[in-house]
Amino acid sequence: MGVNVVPQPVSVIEREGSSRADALDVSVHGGLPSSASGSAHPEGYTLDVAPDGIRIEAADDAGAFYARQTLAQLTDAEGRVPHVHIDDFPRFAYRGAMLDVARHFFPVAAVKRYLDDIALLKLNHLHLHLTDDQGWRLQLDSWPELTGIGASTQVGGGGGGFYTADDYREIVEYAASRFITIVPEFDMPGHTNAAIAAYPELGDAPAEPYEGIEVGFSSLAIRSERTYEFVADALRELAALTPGPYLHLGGDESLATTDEDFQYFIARATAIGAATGKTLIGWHEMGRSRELPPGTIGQYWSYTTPQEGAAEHTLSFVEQGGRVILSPADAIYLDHKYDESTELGLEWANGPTGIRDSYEWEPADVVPGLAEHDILGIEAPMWTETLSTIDQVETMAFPRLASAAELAWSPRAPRVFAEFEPRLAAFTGYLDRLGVGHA
Ligand code: TNX
Repeated sequence: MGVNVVPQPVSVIEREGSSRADALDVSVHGGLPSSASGSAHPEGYTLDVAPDGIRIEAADDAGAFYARQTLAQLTDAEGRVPHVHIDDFPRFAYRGAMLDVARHFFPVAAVKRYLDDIALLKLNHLHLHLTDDQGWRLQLDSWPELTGIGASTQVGGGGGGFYTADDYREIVEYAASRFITIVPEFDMPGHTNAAIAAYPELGDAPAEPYEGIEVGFSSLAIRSERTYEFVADALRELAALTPGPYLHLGGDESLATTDEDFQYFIARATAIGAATGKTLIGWHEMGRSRELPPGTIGQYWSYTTPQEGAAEHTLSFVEQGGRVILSPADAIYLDHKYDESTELGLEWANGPTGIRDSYEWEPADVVPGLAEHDILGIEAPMWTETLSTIDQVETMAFPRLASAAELAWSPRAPRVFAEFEPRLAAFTGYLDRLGVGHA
C-alpha cells in the first residue's frame, strides 16, 4: 500500500502491512528536541503507525492536529491504515485560503464548512474579504447603516446579508478549534461602493447599491476628514473583534483614485491601522507607498511571471521590513475556470487554470529578488462573482486547493504533476468519503 497524502510529508518510511485504525490505541506526546524529527518544528509532527499502536509526537497542539489529519487521510475506505513512520513540518508559516463573502454573501454555516475543508489540507489562515462594491458584510456599532443599505445587495440581486459581531466571533472560534486564524479584510480606498451607498458622505459623489461585477469604479473621499474618522472607527472595531495578528486593508484596483490621492490615503489609513497594534496586510499595489508601517505584509496577485510593476510593488514591502504572501492569479485563483467547458468562474488571468497549472510553479521563483525568508506563505483566493453556494465553492476549490496546500507545506522540490496525480486521486477519494465536493 503506497502512502498517498496531500500535502506530501517531508519524510515517509513505509513498513510491511497495515492495521485496522480503530483497533490501534493512539498516544500523543510533546515534541522531542531532535532536529531530525518533525516534532522538533513549529506545527510539525512525527506519526508512527505500528502493529502495536499509533504514536504521535508534536511540538505544539497544531502539530498534533495535523498528525491526526494525516492519519485520517491515510485510512482507507475499509478503515485500514498502513504501517508508516512520518516526519513532517511546514515550509511556510502562512498557509491560507480566501473567501470573498462580499460579491455573494455566505452564511456562517457555509464558512464553517469551508473551514472544515481547508483544515483537511493543514491550511492555517482563512482570509475573509468582508467588503466590496456589492456589499459590506460585518456589522459595526459605529456605522450601522453599512449593514443596512450596505449589505442589502450582492451580485445578480437576490438580497445580501451580513455577520453580526456574534456571528463573526462564532466563525473565529470555530476556526481556532481547527488551528486556523481568521484574517479579516476591509478593502479600501477602492471597492467601496457599498459603504458609500450607505453613507454618501464617504464618497465624492452619491452611490447606488451595486449588483454587477465591474471593478475599479469606486473610491472613498480621500480629502475628507470624515473618511479618516470612518477608517479609525471601522479598524478599531475590527481589531477588537479579531484575536489574530492581522488586519487586511485591501488597496487593490483603486482605479478611480489618482496616484497622489492613493499615496495620501494609504499613508494615513495604514498609520491608523497600525495604531490598533495589528500587523497590516495589503494587496501588492499598496507597495506603491513608501510610507508603510514597518512590517506590513504584501499580498502578490499578479501572475507566476510578474506583470507590469507587480514585482517592484511587492519588493517594496520587503524593503520596508515586511514579508510577502503569494497568490499568483494564473495558478491559484480558485474562481477561475478549469477549462473552457467549466460552467462557472472567470478566466481573465491567462485563460482557464487547469489542475496542472495550479501545481507546477515554485513560490521562490515568482518574484525575482524575493528570498525564501521574505515569503511568509501562500494563499489561494476564492472570488465569488460567479459563485453563490458552498457546493459551487467546493467544486472550484477542489482539487486545486490541494496544489496550493502542497506548495505551502511540502519542501521545495521539482513539482512533477505525474507524481502528484496518484496522491491527488487518493485525496479526492477521501473527499468523496467525507462528502466534500470537487471537480
Ligand atoms: C481581481 S485580485 C480582484 C477582485 C476580483 C478578482 C476576480 C484582486 C486583488 N482583485 O476584485 O474579484 O480579480 O478574479
